[in-house]
Amino acid sequence: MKTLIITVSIFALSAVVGAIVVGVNVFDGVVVEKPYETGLEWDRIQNEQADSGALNDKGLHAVFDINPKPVRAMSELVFSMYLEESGRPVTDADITLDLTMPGMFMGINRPVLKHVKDGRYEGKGVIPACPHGGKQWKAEVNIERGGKVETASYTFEVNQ
Ligand SMILES: [Cu+2]
Repeated sequence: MKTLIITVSIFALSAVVGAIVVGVNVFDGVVVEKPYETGLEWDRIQNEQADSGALNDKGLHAVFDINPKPVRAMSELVFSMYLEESGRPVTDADITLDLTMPGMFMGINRPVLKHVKDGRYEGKGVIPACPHGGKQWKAEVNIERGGKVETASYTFEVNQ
């Protein structure tokens, strides 16, 4: 399995929109209509657009990782994120994950990441086994600082 470390400059809106496109395209054949979740997502994007402006202009840089690898269902995982802004570690963020499978409801799974040291945040969690054998998961990372929330999305594979 390739490394899960993905480096992005956070352009929150494009990341969220990209995640939705992935959710539609990487549909694994199980028909689950999610008008409610889709509506919530839409509302959230509208809210973000409404208070954007300061969203994309800050040079915030995030590195997300999951260990141990390969990532397995039903075993304890450590989710981590390194966060910096203009080359300096960001130590005062509140970070939560929202772990989902595109196109399939797998329960609400939202590990909290706590600041450990020097801009590194960690939290533990478990990913449930997919009854349909799906492997693709999405981690939406919500980074809250000073009342503002920025979001980055990552997709990764989980082995049963
Ligand atoms: Cu599933």
